[in-house]
Amino acid sequence: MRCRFCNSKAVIKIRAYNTAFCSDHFLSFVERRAKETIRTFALLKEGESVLVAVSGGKDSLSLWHILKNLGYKSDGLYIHLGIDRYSDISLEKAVNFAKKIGGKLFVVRLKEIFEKGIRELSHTMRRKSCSACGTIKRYIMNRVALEEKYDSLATGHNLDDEASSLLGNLLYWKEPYLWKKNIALEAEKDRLSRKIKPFFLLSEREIAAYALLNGIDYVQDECPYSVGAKTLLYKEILNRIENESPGTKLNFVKGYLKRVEKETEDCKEKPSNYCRLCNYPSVGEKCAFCSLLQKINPDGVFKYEKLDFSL
Ligand code: Q46
Ligand code: ZN
Ligand code: ZN
Repeated sequence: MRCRFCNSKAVIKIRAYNTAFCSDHFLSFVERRAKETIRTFALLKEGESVLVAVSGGKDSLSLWHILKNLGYKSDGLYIHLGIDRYSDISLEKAVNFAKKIGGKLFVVRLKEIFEKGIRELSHTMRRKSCSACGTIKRYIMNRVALEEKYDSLATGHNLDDEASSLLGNLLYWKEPYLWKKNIALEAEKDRLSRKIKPFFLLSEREIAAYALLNGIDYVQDECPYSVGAKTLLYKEILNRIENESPGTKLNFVKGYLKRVEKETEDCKEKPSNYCRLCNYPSVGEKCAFCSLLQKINPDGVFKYEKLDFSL
């Protein structure tokens, strides 16, 4: 197996593109793909600032790494979910990475706001851990990005994440969610930060190899609450299909991107109102985050720490 560009020994074969690369050419392939995605979908303009939601995992740290390399003013946001060892190790990886690339890292700790971790919070919300976690994380990411005045908020969702969530939404015909997975979600002044997913068209395997070849030290363990999650089952099934028919995942997700613009025009659903406590979008008169805070820790306030390792 030889590199498509320099004919030296290849370290990775990408069946979806029927090609192989040496280490250097693979790294530039990934960076080029991310750059093309940013340009094609107008995710970021030159000089814009971006807050990257980092979990300490390979996707988000690689994304921060690439955005820095591409010259964007990018900083990180880490949310400590209070999952004992897992959260502590992930935070350590995020902090070490921020030091290495010389960026700012905002750290939000659920226990400092609620005095409880995600497990207990999900019980109070009577929701599964991941569903409660998603709601709380979305709120925090939006609020920090707005308060710190970043042009966009970026997450490390990759092709496998998007394909599996698309499959899940289709299997159960979850139409209200189906068309909300776009690669960019537009901002609403002072209420909603613009959200972008520059890794939308890069696979988990490609990003894992990118992180490894770049020496990015990321948390290897999965979140303990992800065990048994349906998304993992969907990923496994999609990988089996991909194995038989390389390129299927990419086609699936690209087909979605072609349709999503038209569909969202037809069914634009704005939140009916804004939370009377924090002023951010909400379905009811109080948002889920503020309701939870009032219920669990009425004296608690939204706060975060800012670690600045800029060079
Ligand atoms: S962190 Fe949170 Fe994930 Fe853990 S509790 Fe579930 S949603 S699995 S990305
Ligand atoms: Zn090469
Ligand atoms: Zn609120």
